[in-house]
Amino acid sequence: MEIVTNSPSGTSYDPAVLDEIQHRVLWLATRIVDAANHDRDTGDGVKVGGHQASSASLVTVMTALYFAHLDAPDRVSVKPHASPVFHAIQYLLGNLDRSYLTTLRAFGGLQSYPSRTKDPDAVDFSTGSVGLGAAAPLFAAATRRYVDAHFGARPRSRFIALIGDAELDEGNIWEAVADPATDGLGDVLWIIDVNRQSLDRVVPGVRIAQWEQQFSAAGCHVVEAKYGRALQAAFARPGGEALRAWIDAMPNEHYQSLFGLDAAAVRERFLDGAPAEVGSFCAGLGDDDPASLVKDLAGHDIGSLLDAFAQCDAEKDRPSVLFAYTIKGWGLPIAGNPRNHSALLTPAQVDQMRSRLGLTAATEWDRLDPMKHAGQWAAARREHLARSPRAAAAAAAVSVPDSTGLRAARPISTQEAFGRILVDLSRAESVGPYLVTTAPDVATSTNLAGFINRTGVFSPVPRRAWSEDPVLKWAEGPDGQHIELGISEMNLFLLLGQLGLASDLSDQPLLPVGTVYDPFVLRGLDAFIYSVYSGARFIVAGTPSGVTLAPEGGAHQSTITPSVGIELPNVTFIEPAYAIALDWLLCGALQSVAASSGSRLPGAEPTETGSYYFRLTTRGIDQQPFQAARDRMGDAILRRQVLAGGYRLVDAADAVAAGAPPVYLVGCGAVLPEVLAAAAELADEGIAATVVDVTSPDRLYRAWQRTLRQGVRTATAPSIAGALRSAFSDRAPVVTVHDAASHTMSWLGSALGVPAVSLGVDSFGQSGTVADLYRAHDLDPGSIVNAALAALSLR
Ligand SMILES: Cc1ncc(C[n+]2csc(CCOP(=O)(O)OP(=O)(O)O)c2C)c(N)n1
Ligand SMILES: [Mg+2]
Repeated sequence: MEIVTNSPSGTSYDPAVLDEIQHRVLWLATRIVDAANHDRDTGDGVKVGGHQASSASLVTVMTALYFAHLDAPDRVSVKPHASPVFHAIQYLLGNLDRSYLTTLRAFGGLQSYPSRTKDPDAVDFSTGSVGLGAAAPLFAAATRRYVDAHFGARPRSRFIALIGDAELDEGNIWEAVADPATDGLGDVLWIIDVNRQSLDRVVPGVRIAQWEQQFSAAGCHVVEAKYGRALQAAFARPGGEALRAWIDAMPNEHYQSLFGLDAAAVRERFLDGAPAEVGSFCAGLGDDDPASLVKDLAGHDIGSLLDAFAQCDAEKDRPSVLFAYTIKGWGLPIAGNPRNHSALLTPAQVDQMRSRLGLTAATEWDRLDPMKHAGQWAAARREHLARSPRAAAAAAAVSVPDSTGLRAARPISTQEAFGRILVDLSRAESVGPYLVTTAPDVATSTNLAGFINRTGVFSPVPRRAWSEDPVLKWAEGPDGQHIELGISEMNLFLLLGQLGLASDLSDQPLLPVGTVYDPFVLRGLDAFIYSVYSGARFIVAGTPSGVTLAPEGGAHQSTITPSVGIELPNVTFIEPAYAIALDWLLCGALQSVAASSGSRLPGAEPTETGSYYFRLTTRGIDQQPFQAARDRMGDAILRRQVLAGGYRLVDAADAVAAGAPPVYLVGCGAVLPEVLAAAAELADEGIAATVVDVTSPDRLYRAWQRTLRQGVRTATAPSIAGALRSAFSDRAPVVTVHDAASHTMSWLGSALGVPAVSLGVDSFGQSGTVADLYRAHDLDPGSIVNAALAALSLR
């Protein structure tokens, strides 16, 4: 074995061995996609697809990483379209069973894009929606910095992202690097796969210089791996500088047009428009040049890449960004073709590639021969990269009570109660240390001030406070438990996602709580989806919400957010009206989040394994009706029903028994006072109005769907879900009332098999008083009474 010790990196490797490995990785990645498309008969006529060119582009970079650079604690986010490369490498390392290689994009097989929750091998970061998986390691590193500061340093991990060059078009990348919360993270390495191609086209012009400046301006360390060894040698010759200047200035479209031409045509095309000295320099080159020379890029030179990784490693106090110049489709007949994004090699081309590598149909899926150097190198790397099992001790320490014992005698809003509950929990030894809050510049206006006063704001180093605020103590230091973000809801959900994966990625369970104005949940929605798709567990409070935020007007009033909360998988949507119900629900949610890390789980629903979305308001409401329900039902039963999704706030059973026609008034959240007023009016008219306070339309909906699906799957008549039965025991028409789109609870009529009238906000709001807005959207008591009469008439 010829061992090279690469000087800056200190990495010892045999270039011939790594070259052999990268060609096997390229083969397997290509063949994995090929088998999915050509060996498997799906029977449905739908193209399977896959990305051989995008994968080939990263083969050298990923070979260099996994076979010569990474250590076991390092975490890598892989560009979505390079998933076949990742799986090929895991297979060669012995971490993936051979049977999976023919299952790309098959049900239960390798996922199209790396998935933490669905792939059989250990994916660190899910990717797929470009830009988000790219930014995730930055927030994972921010999370690690927080964990190290609070719980003691973990073994050092490098957080690495492999990013397509066109991913840099996504704004969330720039929001992520610009945020002060991600400043100075020296363990982050972003590797940009500069193949100058996106999906549709060759990326116009030359954008790298601008991107490099943008990263530098954001405080990142920028490195290039641009020219291969042969080009560097050419530049060093007399006259070589002119060649370099010509290549550097060449727009992407011109450069990419050199691919797929023969050597003579490349020479002609390359020199088209070139200064005379470049022409004379090239005249002195051999026949095959400049054709082979100009495609000699450092992103396919393992030595250059390892040097560049080492330069980035040496940079300890800021993220590094490595621009690695590559060829999309490297080593394949489709290399550099502007239309190669989804192109597939023909079976004949695959056959040629197989024979060129000395493989046959019998050996094509084999691992590297363990008797030869490459196989031995892979075995050694497998051992080097093996992760030790996580310490379970930290998880056991988190234990959340059933409630904080909050008292609420006077009118109080759910937002205010939320702030008080968090302060209370911060005092509990088994909860407080694990709580971490974050907000995109709305911490104080969402009632986190109390928590911040108690726990401080996180900063890796203590910072001097220049002004004393008697109300809000903004003390910044390594002990702080609030992470303040700039106004980026994307960053909020990306950070919550990584805080919510801390037990896996940083070996420390946390209880992450984020706050955001409810309408702007949608501004971060893709990152919200990304984070819960990744399996992260956190709590987010959208507050204030709805037209109840009356004076703020239409631009700040959320209407469709409950639908998002109800429909988004791995998220439980909760919208309580009363403070004590919120206390029980929030503690239950935190118990469930804590349970993911293996700690005690006294009360949470076993079916909930995701995150929690609380929709809150600033409208203080009288708590007496809830107290009356407590007195009537007792805390044990009431709490169970509140957690299940709904309970009878006013029970008109006596009036029903006396013969009054029954109706259900079903309210959710801030509108409960109007619903209660309507019930009282109806009672005066001799109608038995039972008021149901829905604390979680999501839990009720899911309970209903569970029984329906059970019926569908077992071909039996579905029963009414228990959660619905306890609140709606009689058959009676329903009126639903929600400060949100009317359809959020309109399914209740179907669920109960009764007529239903749904009131809600189905047009944009405007400024006004709460009463003005409720009147404008038929949420006032008079409208609710009319809706009840209409529902009764539909019987
Ligand atoms: C948010 C989002 N928008 C669009 C797409 C569709 N899409 C997939 S890959 C791609 C182009 C990616 O180009 P680049 O990042 O340069 O990767 P390459 O394939 O060149 O390596 C696009 C537009 C996506 N996956 N995610
Ligand atoms: Mg690209």
